[in-house]
Amino acid sequence: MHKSALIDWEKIRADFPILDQQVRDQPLIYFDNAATTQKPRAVIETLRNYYEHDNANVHRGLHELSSRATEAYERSRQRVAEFIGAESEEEIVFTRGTTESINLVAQAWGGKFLRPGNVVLLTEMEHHSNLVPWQLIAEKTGAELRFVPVRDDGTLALEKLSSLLTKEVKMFAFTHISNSLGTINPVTELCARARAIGALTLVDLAQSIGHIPVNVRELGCDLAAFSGHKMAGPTGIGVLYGRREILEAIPPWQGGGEMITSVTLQKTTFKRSPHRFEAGTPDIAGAIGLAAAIDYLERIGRADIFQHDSRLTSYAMERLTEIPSLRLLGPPAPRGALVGFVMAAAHPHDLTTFADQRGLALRGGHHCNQPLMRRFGLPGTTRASFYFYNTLEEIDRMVEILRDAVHFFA
Ligand code: 7TS
Repeated sequence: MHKSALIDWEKIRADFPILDQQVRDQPLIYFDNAATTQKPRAVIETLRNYYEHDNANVHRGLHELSSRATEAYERSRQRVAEFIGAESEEEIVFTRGTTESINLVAQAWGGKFLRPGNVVLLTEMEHHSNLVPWQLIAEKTGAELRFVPVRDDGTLALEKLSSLLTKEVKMFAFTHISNSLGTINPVTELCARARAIGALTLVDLAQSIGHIPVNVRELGCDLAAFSGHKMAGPTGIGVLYGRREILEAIPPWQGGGEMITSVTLQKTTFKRSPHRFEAGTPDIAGAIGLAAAIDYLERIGRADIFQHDSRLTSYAMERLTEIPSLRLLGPPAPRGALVGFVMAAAHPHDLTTFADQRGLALRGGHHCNQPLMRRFGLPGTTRASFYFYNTLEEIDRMVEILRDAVHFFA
C-alpha cells in the first residue's frame, strides 16, 4: 500500500473552510481545480496576519515595517527557489501568474533575440497563454511558429519531433500537463532534445506545480512559469523561473520603480535580474501567501498528492465510462488530475449549468484551448478537475448527476 493511503485526507479537507457550504441546497462539490484551487486556512491566515501586522512597501522604506515586509518578500523568493530546485533565488521572478511570465519571455526575450526565419516551436495542446504571446511577438519580429501535433489519444506526436526541431528553432515552449486532456508530457526528454540543437526551453508548469514533484534542474528546462492560485496559493502572484545566465541576457520588460540603479532624465541603468523584471510595487502579500502555500503542500508532500489525485482521476475515468453516450478525452493514467468529456446530446455549457444547479462545479467550454478543440472537432468539453481535498464520494455524486443529465437531455 502506498503511503498516501495512510494519510488522513478527510482531516486535510477540513483545512479548506470554503468547501464546507451548500450551493443550491446541496453540499458543494468543487471540481474546477484546474481553473483555480481553494486555499487552506494556513494561507488565508498568513495573508491576514501580514496585513494586520507587517504591511508596508518593500525595498524602499528605512523603517521597521518596511524591513519586515522586505524580508518576508525575499524569504518567499528563497522558498520558491527551494521548492522548484532552482540554483538560487536570483532565478525567481515574481509575476502576476503564468500568463504574465510567458508574456515577459515572449516580449522581452523574443523582442531581443527573434529574427525573421527563426522558429518558436509550440504544441497543439497549449493554453492560449502559451500561444497568443508568441503570435504577438512573431508578428513583430518575423519569426515563425511551428506546432507539435497531438495524436488522437491526446499525447504529443513525438515521431514528428525530429523534422520540427531544426536549427531554426530558438525556443521550444510547451506545457507539462494539458489542462484539457490531462496528458503529462515527457518534459525531460523534450528539454534534452531541444538543448541538443541549441534551442531554449520554456515549460508551462501551471497544471503540474501543485500536483506532482517538479524540479527544474531535473527537468533540464531553461525557463518555467506557474501561478500561485493553482497550487493552493493566492491569486495575483506567479513565478517566472529562468536559469541565471538566461535571465541576465533578457532586457527589461516594464519600466518603473524598483528595477533601476540610476535614472537621469535621458537614461536609466537597470538592476540585475530578478529585480530588473519587477517594476513597481509587487504583490507582496501574494508572494508571502505563496510561500505559505508551499509550506502547506510540502507538509503533505507532492508525491502523496499525486498518488491521491491519481486515485481520484482513475476512479472518475472508470466510473464515467459506465455512462453511455459519454466520450472521454485524453490518454489513460498516469495523467493529470482532470477528466474532459463530451455528452452527445448536451452542449458543454448546458451540462455545466445542469451540474451547477445540483451544487457541482464543473467547467464547460474550450478551456482556452480553441485550436485543440478544433483538432478534435469539438466546440468544447465538460471538465471535472480534482485536488487532494476531493473525495471518491464526490465522484460518485457527479456520476449520479451526469446519469440524470443523460435522461434530461435525451
Ligand atoms: N497554462 C495552463 C496549462 C493553464 O491551464 C492555465 C490556466 C494557464 C496557463 C494560465 O494561467 P493563469 O494563472 O495565468 O491564468 N488554465 C485554466 C483552465 O484550465 N481553466 O481556467 C484557467
